[in-house]
Amino acid sequence: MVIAVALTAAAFGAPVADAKKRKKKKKVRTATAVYDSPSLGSGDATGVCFGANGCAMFAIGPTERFISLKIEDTTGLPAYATVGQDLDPSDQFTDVIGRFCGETEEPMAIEPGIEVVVWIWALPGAQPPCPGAATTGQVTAKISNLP
Ligand SMILES: [Ca+2]
Repeated sequence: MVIAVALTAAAFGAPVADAKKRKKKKKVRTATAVYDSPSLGSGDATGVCFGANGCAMFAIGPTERFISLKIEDTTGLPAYATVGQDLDPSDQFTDVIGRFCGETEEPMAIEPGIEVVVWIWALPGAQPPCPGAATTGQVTAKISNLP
């Protein structure tokens, strides 16, 4: 009897899953970037990428609209980071998309086709509160067309 119940459930479940897939296809890819020094400055104000790999950079495709990020610092502590995109190339500033501590809670909305820059700060942060002080490490990004 247990087997029969399981088979029924599977038969009901399958068409629903197929219908969802046909509606919207979510495409997710994973990318990683290393940073060999933290960014200098304050994540709540401004700062710079330091050295050749002071920030994590991710190229974004024309259909990619969301990014989730996770920092793995060699200290093992959650590091404070700012996410930016240069939405207006005519000025020298990079626009802030968001900030996070260690790992993004929700995917961040980004502008398609524009490189994403992640500053990993040497100092703790305030928005959100974050005790981490970055050293070196790796950032893993999940980049997708849907949230
Ligand atoms: Ca700009």
